[in-house]
Amino acid sequence: MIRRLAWFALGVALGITPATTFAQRKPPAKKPAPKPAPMSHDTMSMDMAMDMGNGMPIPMPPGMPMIPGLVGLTPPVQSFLPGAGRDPLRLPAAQPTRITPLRNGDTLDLTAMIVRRTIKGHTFVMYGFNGQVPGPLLRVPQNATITVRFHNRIDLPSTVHWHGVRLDNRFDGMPGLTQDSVRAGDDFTYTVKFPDAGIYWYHPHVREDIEQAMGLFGNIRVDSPDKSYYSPVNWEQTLTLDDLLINGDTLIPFGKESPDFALMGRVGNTLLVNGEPKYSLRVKRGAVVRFFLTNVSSSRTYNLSFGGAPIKVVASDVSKFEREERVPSVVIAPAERYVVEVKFDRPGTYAFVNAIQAINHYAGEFSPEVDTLGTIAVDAAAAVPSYAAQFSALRENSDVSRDIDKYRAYFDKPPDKTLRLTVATNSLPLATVQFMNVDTAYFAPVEWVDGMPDMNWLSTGKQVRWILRDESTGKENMDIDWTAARGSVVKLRIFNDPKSFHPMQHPIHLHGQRMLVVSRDGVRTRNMAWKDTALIPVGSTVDLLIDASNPGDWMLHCHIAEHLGAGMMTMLRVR
Ligand SMILES: [Cu+2]
Repeated sequence: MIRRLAWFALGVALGITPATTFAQRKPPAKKPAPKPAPMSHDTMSMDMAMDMGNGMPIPMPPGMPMIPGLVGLTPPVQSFLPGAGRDPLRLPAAQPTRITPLRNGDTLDLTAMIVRRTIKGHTFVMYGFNGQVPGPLLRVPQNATITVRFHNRIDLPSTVHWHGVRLDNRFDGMPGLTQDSVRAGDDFTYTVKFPDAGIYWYHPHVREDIEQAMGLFGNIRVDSPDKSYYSPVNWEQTLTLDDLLINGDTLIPFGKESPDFALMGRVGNTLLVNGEPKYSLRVKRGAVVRFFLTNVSSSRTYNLSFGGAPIKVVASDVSKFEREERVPSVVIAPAERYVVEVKFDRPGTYAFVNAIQAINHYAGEFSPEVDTLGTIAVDAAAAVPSYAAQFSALRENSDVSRDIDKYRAYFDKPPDKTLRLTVATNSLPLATVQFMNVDTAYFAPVEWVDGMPDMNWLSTGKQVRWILRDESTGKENMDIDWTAARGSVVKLRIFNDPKSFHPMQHPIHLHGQRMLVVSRDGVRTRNMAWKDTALIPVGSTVDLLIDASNPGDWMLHCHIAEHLGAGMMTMLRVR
């Protein structure tokens, strides 16, 4: 019970600071746990491993046992990998991102294509936009409108969704709602306007569990005309955080008809920054670096820090914060963005790390885990000019506060809509159901890793249905009928039910509008930024205030790709 309270307190803490901080804790005492017969994957015979289906086993962390009742089972879907039968050596090698400056009225050709990528010495057939991973970094002036001619040259239907951008509904890239999906070989022309400064991203809205994971993502930097919009810094870096699930020289295939890994999402075992396993930057002593962070992972939430270097959080999804704040680390859920400034004071090497509490569900154990995503090497020579004074100041963004002032009168209004986040399952293997019934006795507000890879792999969108349930009508997902008047301010309350079958955090994303996280578990957020994605930890109740100003039919969904693929979406009509 003590552990549960500790984790619950963490969930509350998640809402208190803007870039939600996470203090490393000692692993709690071991809980009595179901003890499956020990059968460590790394000691299994190759024959048995090959029985895992799809011609390969899924990788298990060393020492993690497999549930005996699951050995030999495979997900009830066919396997899919990009570019079946294509010789990778005949494909273009993926290129690093190129910055693509665009002016108002410009046209961009954006081609989703099949590329070759080599990661840790292994060559894979994957996807990229214009042959680049991440795709081109679009730099556009605020309020610019551009034309994007999208060419689908991959082997699946696709679209482009302009994440966080409050654009015209018909260009939102939502298949079956705002457009037909673009078939392989076809084209579609988008008109995209950028009303808000900041960092955004684009990705397909078809089978994100495959297309996004295989490399179809890119950032958009929308530049304010105000030259002092951000503080002066020595360097700017745009970083996408991603993880891939690889077993040796093979990508773990995807479910063809429906996503696999539907319970917890596909959590990769290879962490990537800008598509590469190791990020590196060299700066001079005292340099201040502004990092534009985007989490493009299917399911993984990160807790990022820079080797003890001081971090200042500046902005998030759709705006700056009301006030800059120092934070020990930055928690970033799938699809979120944070803009942080970091000062590197001493010569030497700083490790850019993801430091989290892993859970081994089989053993009922929590353990600290630190992954190094890259390094920042700092030279002895001093950075010129020095921005130390600007870094030590914490700016008050009165423009943001003034804008939010117009919404404060609505902060305490009763919710217009209350959604409960839960899950329903059918036909899962008996061993999975039995294990989950025991496992749900404890939970973490955030699952930082996949602590049950074998049963997670076996769960598909056919057996798992993630649910947004309207508490007033009992309707679920796309059956919810929800319309808001254009220009109204809508309060949405979301409760993440801890008593469901394997509860999990959900990063909830609303298309085409902006929203404020006004409170978490009744505690008012004391420093706000406009968001398009909010992390709802298990057991938490989060109140969102939506500025319903952009007309159209807009999706509200979980941004864990496999949860979306398992139905976790609804629609808000703004009329
Ligand atoms: Cu979810």
